[in-house]
Amino acid sequence: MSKDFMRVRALVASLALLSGGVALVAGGLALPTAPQAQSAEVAAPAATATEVRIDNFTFSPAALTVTAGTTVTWINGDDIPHAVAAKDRSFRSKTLDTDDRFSFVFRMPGEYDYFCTLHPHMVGKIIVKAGSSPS
Ligand SMILES: [Cu+2]
Repeated sequence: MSKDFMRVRALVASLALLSGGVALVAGGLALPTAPQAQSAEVAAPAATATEVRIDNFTFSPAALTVTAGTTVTWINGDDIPHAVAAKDRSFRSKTLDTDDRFSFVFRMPGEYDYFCTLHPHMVGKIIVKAGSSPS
């Protein structure tokens, strides 16, 4: 009788310890795994984000290869406005003034030709490869 009581007490104690540990782990993971922003503009892109600079009416790099799920950020380094838009309309920025940024998350593999809506001769391409492993 009292042996069973001790076993129950031990079980309750270990359960309390376990749930405390799980809560701690969940709390620790909550911050870094916050969902990525879906909005068009991201004020502070993550360090892993890939950038395309716009300088002298040119996208640099003109062709960029990324894996699916990558955030690509365009930055206008010119003194005049530019805007980026996909030929297939999968993304489109507002007009970007000097130092303005536009970010888009490429989730689907494929080739995305894009151009500047203000200067259609400015063209570039994003090539999205399937990710090797989900993280
Ligand atoms: Cu332009």
